[in-house]
Amino acid sequence: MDDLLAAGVTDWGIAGGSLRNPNARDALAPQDCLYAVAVRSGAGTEIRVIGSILGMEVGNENAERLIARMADPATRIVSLTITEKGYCHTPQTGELDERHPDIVHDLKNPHAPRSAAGFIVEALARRKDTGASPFTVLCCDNLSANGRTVQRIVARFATLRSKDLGRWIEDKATFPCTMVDRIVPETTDADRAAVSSALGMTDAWPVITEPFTQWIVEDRFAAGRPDFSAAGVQLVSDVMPFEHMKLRLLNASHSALAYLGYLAGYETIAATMANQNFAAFAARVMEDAAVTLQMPEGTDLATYQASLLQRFANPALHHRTWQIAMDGSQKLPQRLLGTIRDRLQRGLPIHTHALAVAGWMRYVTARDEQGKIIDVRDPIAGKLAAIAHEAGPVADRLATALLAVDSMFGPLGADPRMTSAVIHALTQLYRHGARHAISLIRQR
Ligand code: CS2
Repeated sequence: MDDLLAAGVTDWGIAGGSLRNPNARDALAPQDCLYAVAVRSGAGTEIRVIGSILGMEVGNENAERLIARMADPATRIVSLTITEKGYCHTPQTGELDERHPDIVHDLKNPHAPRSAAGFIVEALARRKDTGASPFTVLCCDNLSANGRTVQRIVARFATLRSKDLGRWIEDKATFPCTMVDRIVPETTDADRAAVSSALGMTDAWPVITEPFTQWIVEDRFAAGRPDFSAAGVQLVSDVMPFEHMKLRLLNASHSALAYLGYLAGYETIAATMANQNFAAFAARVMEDAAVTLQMPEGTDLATYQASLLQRFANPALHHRTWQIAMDGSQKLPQRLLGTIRDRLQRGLPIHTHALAVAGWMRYVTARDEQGKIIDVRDPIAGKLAAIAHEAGPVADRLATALLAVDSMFGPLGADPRMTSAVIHALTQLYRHGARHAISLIRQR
């Protein structure tokens, strides 16, 4: 949006909304919602001030104001970047989790919602009542078939409120799939200080990122859109192949590096990648996934994979393994398990991906290889810790118990080829540690 504004090709702006955390608003409001984007690479840092945000609402402080903003016919796109767990769905099936506490709450209190689905449906209900057209829901998160998945979740939630509303949303609103790619590590105090000093003024909310950026978006907008293509967005009729490509190549190897790198004692992805064995392992995860992809003609996967390895190695980005390791229960299905399922179907070996899954298992026991406590962040962290406690650090017991977590693994968890590959990988991890287990894969 800022590119489009700078080029003078649009007069759209962004009204920001945060559902449960006032931090962005508290930081941005006093600085007129201006903030810097610092693009970092080995070649140095480029800083630019972004001016496309007009204001911010915080849902859990004042739900009514956020709903009113979304229900205003002037709002034509509601884009979502709320992480995987923000969708309150079952990751393995992609269906709304009707027992999720926020969903239960929102169905009882539809006018004062907490969840993203609750806000969207309440705003759409008001638009329907006033004869306004619906907005486009533009999911920018790493879910598989992200637009379709969010459509299913929102339509189901709406139908639970009223069949008529559900039907109206299904018929009239649009939910384009997107593939949005840019690595953005969490901003640290050191980043805030560095950017503020380069700017010569305090910026309480800078964003640190890499030079690479890619947006691919399905061109299905219910209420119009700015000319995104003028900013390099690729508008296509089918995003799904590119989504799969990103999830199974970038995000899968990212997660694999995060769990195994963390266990090996690496703080960042770049530090993990500086170990050749880990870099080779990441490349192997990508190769094993690439054969499951069906890409449009002309897609150069080899170049894409090589560029991913370079991006991960960017020494100027301090992207913590711990950050990417977060919320594995929400991430593994679309990143690793789909590839495993497809490879099994074709009779191909799965030991590379099984090692990544085993890395996650060892990680969620909340003890690292030195016995130090890991701060595991995950919506089902409590359940995972209880399973790990019950099983103890015994590879076959732990693997079998975690593979039975249905919301993640579904029927795959009971497939004997999966069970034996994961038990084998976890045994290697316990016996040799992550560094050595990685190099064993390399030799296979
Ligand atoms: C990362 C992603 O935190 C994570 O799980 O894998 O946020 C990743 O950096 C982005 O998808 C890159 O586009």
